[in-house]
Amino acid sequence: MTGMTARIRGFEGDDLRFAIWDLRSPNARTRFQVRHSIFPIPDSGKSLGKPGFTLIEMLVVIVILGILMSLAIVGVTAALKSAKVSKTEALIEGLVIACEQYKQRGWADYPPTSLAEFKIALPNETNNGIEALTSCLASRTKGDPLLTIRDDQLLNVDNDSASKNVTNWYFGDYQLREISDGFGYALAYMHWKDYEKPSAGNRRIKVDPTSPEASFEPTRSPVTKAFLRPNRFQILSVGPDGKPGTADDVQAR
Ligand SMILES: [Ca+2]
Ligand SMILES: [Ca+2]
Repeated sequence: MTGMTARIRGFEGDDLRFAIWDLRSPNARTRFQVRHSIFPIPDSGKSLGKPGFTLIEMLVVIVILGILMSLAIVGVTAALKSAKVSKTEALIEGLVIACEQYKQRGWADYPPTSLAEFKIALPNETNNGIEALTSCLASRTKGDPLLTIRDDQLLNVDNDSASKNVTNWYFGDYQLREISDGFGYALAYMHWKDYEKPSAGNRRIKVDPTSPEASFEPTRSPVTKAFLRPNRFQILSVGPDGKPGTADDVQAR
């Protein structure tokens, strides 16, 4: 290196070397090379004529890595979504069985769409159906509670409470709870007697504290146009998009 030549080295480790030299050469040429460390930079400052990765090659590698990472993220996201759908289907299936047991226990019917049928005044007209379902399955009146889900699967999206323990539920307070699906949204429930003309309160749902209220319209068969699950009940998960009436909804079969 002469007095007229400056030489800067960085990344002296095993991977890359970054060299700028001849900054003050008579020809005023600046050379910028990114080299792999297996090609050591000669003291003379001259290239070996056997270049490592060029900037374009590096960019191509970065783009390919970016594409591969994107594909991996898409795959993981799809797997998680599928797992939540399966979890929701299993939950709804369990609730369907619990509703059948509820009826067989001597209640003579499935849980109603509203706890107003138990002659109480409701604090609001939101999530009536799922609150009634939760309260009925948590009842201890005719045996052990049929609600066998974990505490963290219970919500109270509209933060409401009854004036008393309506069904002799096992909860230690009067909160009107909802059951959460695999996506963290409150499920919706409707007794078949309300399919035809559900009241505003019995169709109004709020699945998440931050979501706007929506309307649960009982589902009909696209073929026969008849209500699904006639003479029984419908349980609906709004699915990943958090909205009822869309293709990703998960329902009791
Ligand atoms: Ca409510
Ligand atoms: Ca509630």
